[in-house]
Amino acid sequence: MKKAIVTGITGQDAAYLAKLLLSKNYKVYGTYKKENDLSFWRLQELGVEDHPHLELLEYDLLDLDATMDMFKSLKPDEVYNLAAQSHVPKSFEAPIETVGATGLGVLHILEAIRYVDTNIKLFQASSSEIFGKTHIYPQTEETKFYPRNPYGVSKAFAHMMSINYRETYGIFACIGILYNHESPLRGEAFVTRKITSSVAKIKLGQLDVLKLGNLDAKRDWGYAQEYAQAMYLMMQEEVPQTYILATNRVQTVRDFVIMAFKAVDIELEFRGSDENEFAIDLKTRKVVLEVNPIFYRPLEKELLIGNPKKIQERLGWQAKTSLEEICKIMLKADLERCLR
Ligand code: G4F
Repeated sequence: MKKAIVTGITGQDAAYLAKLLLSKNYKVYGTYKKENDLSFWRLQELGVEDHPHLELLEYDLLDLDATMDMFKSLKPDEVYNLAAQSHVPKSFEAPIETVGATGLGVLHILEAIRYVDTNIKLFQASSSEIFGKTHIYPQTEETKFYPRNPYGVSKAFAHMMSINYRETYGIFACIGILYNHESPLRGEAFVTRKITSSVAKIKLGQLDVLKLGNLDAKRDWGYAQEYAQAMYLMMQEEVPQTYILATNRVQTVRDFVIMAFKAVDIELEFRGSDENEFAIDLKTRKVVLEVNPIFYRPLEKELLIGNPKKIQERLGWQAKTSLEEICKIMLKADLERCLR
């Protein structure tokens, strides 16, 4: 039985990945950091929380000794590093915490692999945020980095460190440059889930108005479950690679808002502009959406869209689910949650 450590097990991607690895008969060690709001609801929703081959371990990836001890005792074949402080606005508020969890953490893992066993394979979750202020569209694995927030800077550090250990010590460190990827397991701090959970509440009369920031922000949004499959495929290769994981589609927050309201039979009419923009429900004439500048981001003008050609050609991986389908899946789950 192969053994995998998945860091950040309380997160969206780790939940899907854990389920996938368990279905492939892995023993999975899911690690989490002790926090006040600790919850395993994602593993519960996927029905794997009590799986006999899943063990949950408290672990702080900023503790190098703990990392070494864990690798020595568990002897993993594969480590998937999905732990991070992944919320971009929070990275401006808490840059030091972000650099620790998102940047330095991977160096501890790489050091532990170097000292304990260089045969342990690592998947490092990198991010489109490393490209930040780019003028190349779509971005490829060769596009120059210019991160524009502490989260992106931390991911760029982790990315380059992984390549450095790959080249210097021959460690199998593969890297997925992940663009936005959504699902019903997405946290509500992220825009798609904020929209679907609010729209579900508005439909059921539990909320009046959805308040958002920049409606014209563009993103390359894929389906998280498919991205977890790509991570697994990358780890089965002989030689570690870096791949863009993206859809090569670009849509706006406004597109997603329209899709979400449409999925519950609410047609919108937008009025006003910029920070005074709002939208009404055409049937009831009630305001259901308002722009609020408190959700605007500093330094957000660039377009991040990824070219997944390399992974498509080498591993046959392709993002398949349209954003409309993703939105419907998320809304269905949120409507069910509201009715529970
Ligand atoms: O959903 P978001 O918060 O995701 P963001 O910042 O693009 O980051 C996500 O994707 C990255 C790439 O994969 C990851 F590296 C990162 O960890 C995270 O998973 O925001 C998406 C867009 C932004 O342009 C933001 O300005 O939505 C816009 N937006 C508009 N109103 C809002 C809101 N975002 C949030 N979170 N909340 C709003 O009210």
